[in-house]
Amino acid sequence: MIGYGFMGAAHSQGWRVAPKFFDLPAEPEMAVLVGRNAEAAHEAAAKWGWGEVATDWREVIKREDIDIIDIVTPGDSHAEIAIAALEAGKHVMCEKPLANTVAEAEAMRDAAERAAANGVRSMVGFTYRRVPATTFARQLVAEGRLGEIRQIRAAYRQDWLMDAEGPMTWRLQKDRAGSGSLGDIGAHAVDLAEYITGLHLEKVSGLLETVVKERPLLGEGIGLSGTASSERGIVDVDDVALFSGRFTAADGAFSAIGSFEATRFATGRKNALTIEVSGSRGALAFDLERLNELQFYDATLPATEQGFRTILVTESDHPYLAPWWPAGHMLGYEHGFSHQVVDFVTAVSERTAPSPSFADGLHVQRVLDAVERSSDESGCWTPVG
Ligand code: SOE
Repeated sequence: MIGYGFMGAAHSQGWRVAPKFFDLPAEPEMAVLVGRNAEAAHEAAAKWGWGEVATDWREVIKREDIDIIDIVTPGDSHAEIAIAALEAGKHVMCEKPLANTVAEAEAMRDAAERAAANGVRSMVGFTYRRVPATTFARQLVAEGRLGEIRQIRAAYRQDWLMDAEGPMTWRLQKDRAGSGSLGDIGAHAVDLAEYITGLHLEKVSGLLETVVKERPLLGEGIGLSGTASSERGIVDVDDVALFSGRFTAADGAFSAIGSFEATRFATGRKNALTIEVSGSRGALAFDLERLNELQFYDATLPATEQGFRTILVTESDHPYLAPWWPAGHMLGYEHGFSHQVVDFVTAVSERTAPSPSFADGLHVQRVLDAVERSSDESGCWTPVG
């Protein structure tokens, strides 16, 4: 595993726990944690159960005893590491968004397709596809329970930047993160909307806004938990992204309209990835802050019996649930990372292509890029007066 921030913790938990509950076709070994700061990396490796520590990823991808590279670094290093690892014959799992630019994502897709010809697998880490309720939602849509999909509303709302004096982090710097809310959390909303409906975004129109233009630079500490210093820096990424989209079905026919929001300024919303899908025969609604539940509306019932009902997605027949607990005992945010390990290790062992692929990650990157280009055009604003 290369990196050891918040996603390092989440992925470590997934690698450690998945084999204990799922019958995997191969036993993953948590061999090496890679971090530039040897002392901090050793501390993380001891805490999360990695066998050893390295400070140079280039050395690790050459090792014969390493089969998988799990990339959990900020987006500015995804392309270099993933392409080198794939060319070294290592299977690669890469955190989202795939890259910081479309050009990088295209190079990663190309490297992934070359490597796949030699049986080397790759996947991008959109873990919210692996919450049981979202896969169950996808099944309901695929079975036709919602009929023709007409409209999709997706939002990812957080509020950790509400304090204007909150310090600068790598997520607020374009050269590190590629974009702000748009790529960090908007990417999840885009991927999940397409995963649940099976539709693809063809056109978007949107706007990006930086609410707080400068912040205190980080003192010591990393990631989301750093402390402020006296210096200040410019925030060069979006804090809020709002955009609309036109979806098409696989045959290219126009299919649905969508609206998207990604923000870190939604006071009181801590990690609220919500999606509502409206169809001709029914509707569904999901909220990550209530991730064991799926709201389902069956429009084919008699009008006197209609209404959104809460499905508790914890039955053993629901996706991913069987190896865990009896109905009603609930799963958490962390279980998606175990499910991600299960799907990746199974695909690698069975020599099938893991999903979502780098090509899927490239598509999301193209959506993000289109929103940025759309928001740059002055024409999108029409004065009301
Ligand atoms: C911060 O916005 C963050 O950690 C994102 O980087 C993750 O992708 C998201 O799942 C939770 O919030």
